[in-house]
Amino acid sequence: MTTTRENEIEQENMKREFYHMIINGEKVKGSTGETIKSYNPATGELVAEIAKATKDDAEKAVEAARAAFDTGKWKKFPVGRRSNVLNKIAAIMRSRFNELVELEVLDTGKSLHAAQGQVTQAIEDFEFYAGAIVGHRGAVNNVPGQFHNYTEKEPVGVCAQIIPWNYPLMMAAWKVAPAIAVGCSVVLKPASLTPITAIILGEICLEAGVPPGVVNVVTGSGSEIGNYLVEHHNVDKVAFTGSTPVGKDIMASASQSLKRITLELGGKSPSIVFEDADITSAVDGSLFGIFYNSGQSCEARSRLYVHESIYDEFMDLFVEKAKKLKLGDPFNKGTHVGAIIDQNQLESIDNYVQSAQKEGANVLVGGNIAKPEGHENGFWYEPTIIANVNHDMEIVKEEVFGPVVVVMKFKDEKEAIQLANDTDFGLGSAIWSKDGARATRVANQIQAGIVMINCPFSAFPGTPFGGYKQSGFGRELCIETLDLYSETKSILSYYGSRPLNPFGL
Ligand code: TAP
Repeated sequence: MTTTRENEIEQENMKREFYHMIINGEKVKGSTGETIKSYNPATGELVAEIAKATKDDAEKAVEAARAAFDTGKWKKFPVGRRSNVLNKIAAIMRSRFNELVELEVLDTGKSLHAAQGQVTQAIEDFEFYAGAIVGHRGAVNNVPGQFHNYTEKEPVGVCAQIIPWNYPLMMAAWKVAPAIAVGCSVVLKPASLTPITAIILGEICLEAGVPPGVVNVVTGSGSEIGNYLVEHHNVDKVAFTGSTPVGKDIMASASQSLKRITLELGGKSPSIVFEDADITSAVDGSLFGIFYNSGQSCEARSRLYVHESIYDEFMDLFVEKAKKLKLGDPFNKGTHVGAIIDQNQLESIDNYVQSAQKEGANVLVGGNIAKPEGHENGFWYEPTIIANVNHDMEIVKEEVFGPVVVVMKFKDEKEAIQLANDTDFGLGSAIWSKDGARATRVANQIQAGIVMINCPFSAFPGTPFGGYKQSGFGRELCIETLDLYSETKSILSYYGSRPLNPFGL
């Protein structure tokens, strides 16, 4: 006779799929046969099992990437051919669009419309770099006398690319597309909570004609495998997106061998609503700015500063509309806010809100763990707006990484800028004003890598994305990124007819 638990396990097994890592063009199980389990955060149900990498597997992946790079099988492809392969990757992704969206929703619990937008952007990233790489080249420089100097861009080598769980496929595309466009080899390590679409991207790269060993995907623990990759002597560059504390550790480790690094880290991005803003647009944009992706965005505009003269009018509409946001089945087109990635993250968000309340903050909307009907076993948090806060509170200083925004008043432009910049981070920022001169003036004084003026969106392929201060450094999603995967070689030659004799001997 089978027990209830055994029945549950059997049901799980029936649904279960298995995803292999990709090393040297092969689908591999991993040296120990151990697995990672991926659960759907919206329901708590098992989605799939994934091979769990050990250091031995990571070693094989680095070896494969190194050999692929050193033999030059990819970097020596004519640039037009590499560009064609990137376009082919995009075309295959487009042909598998619905599958990628579905897996992204299942693996992350995010809403369908968020996943659709992010899968679209991942595809467009490959198309963008397929075009951008064709124009990526060195320069001829002015030098005195009978000398000729030109520079060449060379791929930096083997890149370890470590990504978080909040935008799994999009982050994978941000990393892989520019690196392979330039001719690098990569070992991609997705977050343990959301590895599935990164693995599929690795498979698609092979199908599109990327040679074996150029794109390897290892799935395993960050502190073990991630750290191993960062310290590895055969890794030339580390590109990391994730939390600021892990970013600091990575910078320290990478400094031992002076690896090139790019760090895209956390944020606590401000939104400033001036008295001359279009209030409806500012409300709608600010709702999107914080509640999109359930607030689990590095550039989430989680601090909102509203001019005191329009504060009441703005807040009435902001609160009214926040109450209309729908949680629930992520596959339902009407769902605005998806699930939280896991129980730990849910508890962390709730702790921030509870502590803020104990310190005197006033929750205007939300403030609770949610249990949408039919999704009671998932991880959900109500869209939450908090007032009566100050800059000494943790909820104002630290990244909550959930659907929680703090709101404060300001009295003039100077104070708005001072409040916006009063943070350790510097990733995103938003300005809402119909006065173009003011918006430009304020944008120039904001210490952040991204400023959105009357605009809820932070980036498209082609727009630089990255932070000031403790939000990291390096810019992704843009032409400049190609340089971050390249070395610049300067070639200086003499073309005079008389031999040079610099010592005069
Ligand atoms: P992290 O805990 O930092 O994890 C990010 C990645 O690093 C994961 O793949 C993780 O692996 C790995 N990792 C963990 N410890 C490591 C170590 N010691 N050495 C090497 N790798 C290690 O962040 P998260 O919780 O996944 O993501 C949320 C954070 O990412 C937020 O702070 C958010 O702001 C930031 N983020 C920033 C951006 C940009 S563009 N600035 C974009 C998205 C997210 P495991 O999953 O196995 O632990």
